[in-house]
Amino acid sequence: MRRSLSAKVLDVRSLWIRLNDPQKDQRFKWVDGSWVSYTNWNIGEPNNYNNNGEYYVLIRNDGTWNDFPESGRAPFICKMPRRCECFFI
Ligand SMILES: [Ca+2]
Ligand SMILES: [Ca+2]
Repeated sequence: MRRSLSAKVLDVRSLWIRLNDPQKDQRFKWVDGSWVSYTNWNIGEPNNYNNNGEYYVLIRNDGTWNDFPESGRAPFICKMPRRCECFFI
């Protein structure tokens, strides 16, 4: 069974999903450089609201996505290899 992810799972309003618009042309890439193939934009998104440099993508607590400016702050989520060594400083 596939579980869906939304910010609601973690009890936050939104999360940066490490998806960006690096060339500032509304084409989105994951931080590993791969192009996005599946999207779940909220109605009207990505809207680059007020031409405010919305180059980062957040997942909202309803599971839909919103492009967001770098001046905003949000927690983030990332995928890690199954086996990894983690160091906390
Ligand atoms: Ca944008
Ligand atoms: Ca937006």
